[in-house]
Amino acid sequence: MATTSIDKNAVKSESSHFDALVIGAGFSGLYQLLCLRDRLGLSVKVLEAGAGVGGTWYWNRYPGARCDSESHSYCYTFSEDLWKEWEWSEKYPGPPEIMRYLNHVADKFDLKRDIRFNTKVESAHYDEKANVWRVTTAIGETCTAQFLITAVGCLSTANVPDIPGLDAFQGKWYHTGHWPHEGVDFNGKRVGQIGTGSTGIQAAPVIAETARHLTMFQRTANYSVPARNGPLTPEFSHWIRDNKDEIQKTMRAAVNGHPFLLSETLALSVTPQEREAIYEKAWETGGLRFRGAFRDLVTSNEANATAVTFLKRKIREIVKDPVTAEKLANIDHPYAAKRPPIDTDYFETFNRDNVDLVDIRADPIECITPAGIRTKSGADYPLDIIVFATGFDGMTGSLLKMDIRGRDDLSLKKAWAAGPRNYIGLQVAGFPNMFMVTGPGSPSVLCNMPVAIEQHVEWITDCIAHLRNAGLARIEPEEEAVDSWVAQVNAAANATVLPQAKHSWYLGANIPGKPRVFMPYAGGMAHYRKICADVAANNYQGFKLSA
Ligand code: NA7
Repeated sequence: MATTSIDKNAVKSESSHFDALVIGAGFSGLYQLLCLRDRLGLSVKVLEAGAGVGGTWYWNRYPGARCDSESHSYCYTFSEDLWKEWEWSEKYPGPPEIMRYLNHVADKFDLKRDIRFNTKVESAHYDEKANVWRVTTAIGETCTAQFLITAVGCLSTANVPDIPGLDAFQGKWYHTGHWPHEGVDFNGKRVGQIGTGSTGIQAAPVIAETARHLTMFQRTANYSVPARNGPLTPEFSHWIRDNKDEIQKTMRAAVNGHPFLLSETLALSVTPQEREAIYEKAWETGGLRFRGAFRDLVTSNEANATAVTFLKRKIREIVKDPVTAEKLANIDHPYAAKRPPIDTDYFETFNRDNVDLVDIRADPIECITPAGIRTKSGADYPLDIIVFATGFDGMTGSLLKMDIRGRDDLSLKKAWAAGPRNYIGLQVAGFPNMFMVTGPGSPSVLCNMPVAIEQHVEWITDCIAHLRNAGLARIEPEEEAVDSWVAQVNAAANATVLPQAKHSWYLGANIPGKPRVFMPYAGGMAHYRKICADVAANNYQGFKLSA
């Protein structure tokens, strides 16, 4: 397909020109490639830093890693054939199975031939005259494209805290987001783990099984609900295979894109006994379904407080040592205000003889010594291995790590100095023809990711098709539309308890110096889908389209 309004002379000296460049070969990048190449007939190249497909699953191979969406909802729905031929083995698959799935998708649709692996993007600069994005890789190659799609994932830039002394540590250290593919042998080792988010809560029980000793360094105590993982029964697998439409309909109607709806009941509309019974049942069911026990758990502080009481009591019931139980239950934020972890035996792990908990809010880490970790009180914890389960520079980190410049050399860093400003989470003013898949300003991390990804990728594909059919060459949002969307993102967050967790990565609070802005759109996936569809139906209202 011919490109419109491109100064070919300006790009002919480049090593390669494409209609579209996609950065990242995870769930988003793979589907974006398929849509643009096979449905629109565009020339497309995907640039991927890893040696294979998989995105977040390629890097996050730490012990205990599992998806926290149910497997039958953590997959693509665009192909009936793919849906029917793939059978998940477990309710919450781990990286090997998800990687098998994504490789299967890539092979089935012959995607790998258009992916350049081991290719890290350093910069992407928009050339207004030529109307192209000029993308440079770490080894200095350059390619150009009319459209640039960032499919870089929300949790790809590891946050290794700047703790003095790490360089001189004589043991080994690892961040969970860059886990060695050959694995780590904890046998007989004294392990220190920093971080008790979703990742740390998954990793600790598995590390404790083989380590000589595990010391958990907890800064913020966290809620967790049992995942209740297990193999899928043949009956359930058959039901999945035959009910794609129904499952997809539910996911599209659900606030968070999961294959279940929130209860219609309000937490305080029932008696304490009834409430207790509903929570008990939700606890037994386990997983993120717990959050759906009542309709208003994330919109009412009073409702949320009932869940808090229940969940803290569970911790005290499970953990035998009352001092440890108290540290674990000393949680300072509403339930689900931070991403709610789900676990397999997390709290039970603290009943093991080889596991200790250190409250580093009470006694912060002072430094890492050659032999281990030292806290402010002077206590020394000798260690052979330190595991950083310390999360990511979420949502914006991977975008800002690249030198992205739009019109008039405006850098994305500068445009987002006060936080990620964009229009419906898809485009940034001053950055024509650049689209973000599940970036800030969209439901993304508050949603079951494949659902959010399919919606974004299909919207972007339709938008590009529209431009080309109409003989248009550029699209970018109007400033006023951006202002209005930023206000809507803030209003949606403030209608929930989510911004109350002041240390949440949703707010960028885990990264020193990062602006504190609630980044994802908390108005619900179903509502957001309608907003995006209406924008497109109204001739891309809020966007400037030009030849
Ligand atoms: P999270 O949820 O950001 O958790 C990181 C954990 O690491 C959390 O307990 C942090 O404490 C702790 N942390 C971060 N920096 C430090 C320092 N400097 N010192 C001590 N402790 C620290 O990341 P995860 O990888 O667990 O999960 C990310 C997402 O992946 C998750 O939401 C799912 O969507 C999947 P804090 O709470 O900041 O006090």
